[in-house]
Formats: sequence, structure tokens, C-alpha cells
Amino acid sequence: MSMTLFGYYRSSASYRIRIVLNLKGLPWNYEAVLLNRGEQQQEGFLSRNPSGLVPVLESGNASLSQSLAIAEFIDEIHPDPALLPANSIERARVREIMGIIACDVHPLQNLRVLNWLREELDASDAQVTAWIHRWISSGFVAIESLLEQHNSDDQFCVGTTPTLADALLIPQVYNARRFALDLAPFPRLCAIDTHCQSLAAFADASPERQPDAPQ
Ligand SMILES: N[C@@H](CCC(=O)N[C@@H](CS)C(=O)NCC(=O)O)C(=O)O
Repeated sequence: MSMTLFGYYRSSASYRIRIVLNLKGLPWNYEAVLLNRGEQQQEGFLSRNPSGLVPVLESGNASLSQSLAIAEFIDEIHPDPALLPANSIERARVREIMGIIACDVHPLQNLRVLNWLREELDASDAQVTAWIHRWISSGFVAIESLLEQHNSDDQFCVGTTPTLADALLIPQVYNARRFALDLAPFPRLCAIDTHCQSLAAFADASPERQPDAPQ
């Protein structure tokens, strides 16, 4: 079944799905939705996702939004290699990290939220940056502490193979660097980032390697 990902090179939620598709070794087509031009709010795209957010995955006749739902869908229909551990505690640990990133951090530094801070609350660039740092830091403090308690090898967030937790963490680290957050307090998280970036599935998914990235 052919799959098309509607995304944007710098969208970390789209980046998650690129990693998942690459880890599964699946072929996929890419359609850029240029968030910098507001294409996510145009009628053509809203008919695919009324939330006006990327990513959207088209798989056969189905059109799916929400990166976590998409990631688990891909993992279910292409079970090998599994991106959720078989062990229930480890599976919950993966979802724990996914929850911190997808629920507690990412929504607070999304484009529409930052635009609202600027346009409606008149926040300055420095205030917006402080806001972004505040929320990424508190999520990373929690993840670093979880890694310290449960992770022994600093290669992946949970266990000895890539999971959905890594597919969410690496794009969030990219975002943190993009907004110049000091990552020195998060050595374990950075070690996992370094290791994952050495793998083609992660490196090929990086924003600068996407066709809509500025050349
Ligand atoms: N919960 C959604 C979040 C999607 C999301 O926030 N996408 C961002 C890019 S990372 C977006 O499309 N932003 C456009 C906007 O804010 O207008 C998911 O996981 O798919």
C-alpha cells in the first residue's frame, strides 16, 4: 500500500513520522505543506486535516492526522521491527517519554502558539524564546531523570533498540537546538541523540535532508 506523508521539513511532528517510516524501511512519498506560507490553513489541506496541522499520512484510502496515532498505526500494520517493546513496563516507559514530549512540551512551542504570544500578547522575541526554553527545559529535566533511573546504555531511551520514544525525542532535541537551548544539563539525552543521529533512519529524516528545506 503506497503511503504519502504531508509534512514540513522543520515540523518536529512530521520529523517523528519520517523516522518511523525509515526505521520500518518503508517507501513513502512526500508532499510539503509550507507552514511558513500558511498552507496548513488553506482549504485543500483543511479537507485532509481540519485541525490545520501537519503531519497527515495518506495510506491507501485512509487519511490520518496526529503523529502519535500515525506512528502507532504504522507500527501495527508493519510490525517488524517493533517500535513498542513487548514488555508492558518498557512499553509504558516508551509512552511515558512520548507523553512528556507530545503533551507537555511540544504543544507549547508550536507555531500557532508562538504566533499568538507575539500577536495577541505582544510578546517580544526575547520573551518568546524564554517561554520556549522554559517548557522544553522542564520536559527535558523529567526525561533526563527517567533516563538516569531506568536506562543503562545511553543509546536509546528504552531498551537496546529504537522505539517510538526515540522517534519523538530526536526531533524535540532538534527543536531545542534550533531555539538555542543549552543542552549541557542533559548529558544522557544528548548521548542518545548522538547515537541515533549515527543511524541512517534518523539521519535521513533530518529537516535539512528534506526536499522543502532551503538549499
Ligand atoms: N498533536 C499534533 C501536533 C501537530 C503540530 O502541532 N504540527 C505543527 C508542526 S510540528 C503544525 O502543523 N503547526 C502549524 C501551525 O501551528 O499553524 C501531532 O502530534 O500531530
